Amino acid sequence: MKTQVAIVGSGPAGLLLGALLHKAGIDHVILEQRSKDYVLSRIRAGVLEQGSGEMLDELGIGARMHAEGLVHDGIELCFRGRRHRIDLHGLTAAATGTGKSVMVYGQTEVTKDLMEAREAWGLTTVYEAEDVAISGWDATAPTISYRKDGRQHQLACEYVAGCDGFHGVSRETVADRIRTYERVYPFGWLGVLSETPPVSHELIYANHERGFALCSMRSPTRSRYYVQCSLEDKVEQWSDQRFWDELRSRLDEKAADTLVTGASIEKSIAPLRSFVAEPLRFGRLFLAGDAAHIVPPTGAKGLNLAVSDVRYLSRALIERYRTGEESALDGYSARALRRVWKAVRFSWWMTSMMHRFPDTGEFGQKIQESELDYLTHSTPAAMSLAENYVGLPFED
Ligand code: RFL
Ligand code: PHB
Repeated sequence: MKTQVAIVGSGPAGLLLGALLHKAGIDHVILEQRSKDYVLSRIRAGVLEQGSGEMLDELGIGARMHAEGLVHDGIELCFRGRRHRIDLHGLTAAATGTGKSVMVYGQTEVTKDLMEAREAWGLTTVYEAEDVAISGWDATAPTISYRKDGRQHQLACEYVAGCDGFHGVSRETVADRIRTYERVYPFGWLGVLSETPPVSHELIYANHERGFALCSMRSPTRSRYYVQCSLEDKVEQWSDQRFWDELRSRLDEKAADTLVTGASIEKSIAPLRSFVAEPLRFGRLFLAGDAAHIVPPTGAKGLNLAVSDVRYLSRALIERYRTGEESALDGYSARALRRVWKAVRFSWWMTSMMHRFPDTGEFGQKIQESELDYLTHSTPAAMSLAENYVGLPFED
């Protein structure tokens, strides 16, 4: 098989890049190691920056997002037992002249919409492609080998986009040339999905002495909640009852009283980490999304960074095929990383402010509460949070 761009991974980064290249008439193939059903069963991100939603619109696949997604003009910060609203729309309007919001629309739904569009457009995705190996990326003719249904295959291409997430093969392929920056946090998030109405119309980020909690949602009847937990914890140690009791204990009185509980549909623990690999280009191999960087979920930035990387990468590839020049591709890494590092900083800051850290004690708690107090009473401070939360502007 032969194509112009081989994309490894059919998460949001790979699927979106495929859609953008297709719209520009560039031929590509996606290789995914898992089955389609497995990819669709992963429960992950929930918040789309306005710019990410606009990308789906540009591709002509935003209809279901507008029909079913929930536009949020604000978020709530809860500390010392009280909730304070951050008016995302009003603050960004005051800061930049254009009010912005975010959209609560699950990553699973974005993935589904992109997969359905691929099928309608007749594009090729090879699912259950095992032992993907990339060679020739440092020359002019890369080749990808993989196994499918017990048979060995080769995909010849001109460029490779490594969109295969944190545990993928792409970054591994260039491991000896990469510089990495990492911070591992001493706690995880225990997440629960339940068929219950959300406790609040807006997301609640709660700082509490017992640890962080987040109340999010997927629809008016489906909630997504998280509590900070120990890295040693196992999901089996958390009965539904224990989870609900713990969540309730970390919320303000009104939220605790109105919280509707029910059986969990999904329960999982995720560790928290900040990680950046530099650069993002190695000859004809490009890294994008979680393959290149990880942020803790506190700022809701991971999926949105995957979107901004492939926005830059697709534009550079389109330029290359239009002009034959590689200068835009040369600029991809530095351009994408500028936005990545700002989101890494924001996610680290939100994480530092909201979680209980084992080594900072009561002093750390007081500093966090003081920062939250400042944020919720200073318009310039709140503006900075709002501007970052809705998503910083793209460079072009
Ligand atoms: P993905 O989604 O991991 O997709 C990578 C794909 O590559 C495949 N793959 C391979 N394919 C072929 N050969 C190989 N050797 C391969 N190895 C792997 C995988 O099967 C997979 O299909 O990466 P991508 O596309 O870069 O997308 C990144 C996002 O998934 C991620 O950043 C977000 O989910 C992070 N995240 C959040 N992001 C947000 O923007 N807003 C949020 O509210 C948000 N909440 C979250 C999150 C992540 C969480 N977890 C579970 C880590 C909440 C949580 C709890
Ligand atoms: C989610 O709904 O899964 C979610 C929302 C906001 C975050 C992280 C996750 O910051």
